[in-house]
Amino acid sequence: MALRDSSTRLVTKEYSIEDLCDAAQLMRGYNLVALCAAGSGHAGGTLSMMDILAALYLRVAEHDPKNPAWSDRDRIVWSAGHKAPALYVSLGMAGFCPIEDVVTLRKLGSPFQGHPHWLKLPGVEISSGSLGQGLSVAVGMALAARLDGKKHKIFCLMGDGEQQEGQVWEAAMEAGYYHLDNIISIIDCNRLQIDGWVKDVMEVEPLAAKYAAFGWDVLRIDGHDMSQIVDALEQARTVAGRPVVIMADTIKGKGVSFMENQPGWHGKAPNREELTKALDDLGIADKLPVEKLLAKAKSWQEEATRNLDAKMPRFAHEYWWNSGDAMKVKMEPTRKGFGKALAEDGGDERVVCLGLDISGSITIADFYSGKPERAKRWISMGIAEQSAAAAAAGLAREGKLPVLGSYATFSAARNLDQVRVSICYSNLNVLIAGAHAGVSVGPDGATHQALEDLFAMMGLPNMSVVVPCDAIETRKATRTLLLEREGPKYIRFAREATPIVTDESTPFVFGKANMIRLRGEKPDFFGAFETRLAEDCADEGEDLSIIACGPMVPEAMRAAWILKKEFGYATRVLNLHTLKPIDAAAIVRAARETGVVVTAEEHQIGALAGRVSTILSTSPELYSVPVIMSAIGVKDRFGESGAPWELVKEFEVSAEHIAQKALELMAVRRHTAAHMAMA
Ligand SMILES: Cc1ncc(C[n+]2csc(CCOP(=O)(O)OP(=O)(O)O)c2C)c(N)n1
Repeated sequence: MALRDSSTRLVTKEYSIEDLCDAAQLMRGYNLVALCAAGSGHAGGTLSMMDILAALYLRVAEHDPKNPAWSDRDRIVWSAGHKAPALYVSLGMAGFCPIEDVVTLRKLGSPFQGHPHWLKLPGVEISSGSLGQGLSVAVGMALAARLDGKKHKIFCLMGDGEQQEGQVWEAAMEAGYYHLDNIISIIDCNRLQIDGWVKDVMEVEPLAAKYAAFGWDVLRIDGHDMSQIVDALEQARTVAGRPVVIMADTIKGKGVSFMENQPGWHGKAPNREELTKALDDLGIADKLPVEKLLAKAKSWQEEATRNLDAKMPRFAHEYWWNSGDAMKVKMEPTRKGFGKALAEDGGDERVVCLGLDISGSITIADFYSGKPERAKRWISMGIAEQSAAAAAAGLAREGKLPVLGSYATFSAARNLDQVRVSICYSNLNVLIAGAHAGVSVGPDGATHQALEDLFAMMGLPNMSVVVPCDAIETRKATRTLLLEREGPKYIRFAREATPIVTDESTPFVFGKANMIRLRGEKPDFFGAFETRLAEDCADEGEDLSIIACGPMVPEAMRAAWILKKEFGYATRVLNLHTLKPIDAAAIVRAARETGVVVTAEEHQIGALAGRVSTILSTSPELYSVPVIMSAIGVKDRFGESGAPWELVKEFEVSAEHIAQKALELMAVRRHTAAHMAMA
């Protein structure tokens, strides 16, 4: 068993147990340098896997780095996609790609995405990042191999927290039922997940008995003992008639003193100082060209920044956030408003919050932190978005006010049918938080960037949908939805800090748009605008309207500033925080009174633009009114890794793009008017 030349089938390189131990330490080092250069990523779970990976990629798996598509190669499926840097250094060490290149991890345009994308990097077998799907993919590959009479193995790498996903057990049942002895699953049992110890979040043990009951062979090993690892992997290859699972007991953060067994190091990258200490701990400080690697990362970043800036629309002045002396804004993540509202309003005994193992960063943990009397109303469900959605329906059916949240892509997509049938069809009082939505979640990349959730949530009968524009509005919206609005409700907010463009006195009325107008440049951006309920505002004969929701509201306001300062145009900005039920009257008025409408959403174009254009085309008041409309949003592509504000530029959802689009429409109106005058 080993790395092979696929044409001659000869072994190209052999690794002794000692070589593998050394390789694993080096891989840990490259992994940490890449994380440090990226400034984000998962340290703990990549370090715990590394000994297993050295054994698998360098000695046990049959594959050929020079021919990654070799049809007889063993497949290695990464169900635990968040451990992507460990995959990349494994590929680098085996020779699939230069290992130094991994240092461009998570940067814009890099093949080393925050979560693996097989279409960007040879050697990656499948795109992943949404936990719990890999074993099903492995089942499919194993069945295909059987149909094709192939002898290769399919390895599947999972975490122990990941075992909480119900889909894992559907796949385990299938593999057992079909006697898929070409599957070898490896579980990194480091006993930690994001919210803490697996046994406290949602116990998965006794894992061995569970897999055995589904017809699997089970091996349990010390995942840091190289001889045991190699023996187990080689033994697993020989098992006939049953799939094999290797449960590897490991230490999260293995090899780095201050990371070992620390939950805080799950999704964190070392800074430069911590990197030096970590490499010392690993005993490889002098074995890696650290400065050269970091310089490589820096130059990749500089080029990405240059390319991006070259693509941006240009104006006479600079308008980017806080780039000048005037029009300054305070930035705060919108998610903070969600946590604040839960802390303030969670005293109502009917409120119960469901944890999905991402409780700190989405701020749902603020519900109970410092409030022991609420502990019994905090229900940790583990990584189980589908069951949690249906359980929330059950709680609501019994009179509770359940709240559940995760990355929007997991809380409002992974579990879509449960939301549809158990919550919406039953019309139950469940509040779903779609956190870390849109591209602003940045370096995590496509799998974690919800760009489609609004289509689904808005398409569901009975569902209320709110996309607040800043942290203050998020707090108001959360309170309204939680305590005042009946039925299923979805609130969507972002991870990154975004401008504060409202204050306590700014109106927030569920279902009613706000109208925002620039009143003149001021030292502070917020003070430069007047915001009122749209229905309370008279027409001021503005030249155009920008209709926006969520983090695109501040961008729309900035676009209004550009359009006024450089071109003299007056803009009516509508903050359409409630997308469902939508304020059709405000939209119709904007179209009738200004004649030019640009919609702005940080989502695939259509959730907002489609609703607005339907209203415009079906409102009898507008049948005889010419309206020129266009849309800003993501243009039918998946997200990418990159810094949050880089992605706002890359996906063309900045104020500059809105202003450019508005200018195009204004030119169309001028030409049309000139044409009509000549006719
Ligand atoms: C479906 C889904 N839900 C939530 C997440 C967010 N998430 C990423 S890693 C992780 C914890 C994984 O724990 P475990 O499987 O034990 O991995 P390890 O601790 O080894 O990193 C979670 C909840 C995700 N990626 N996919």
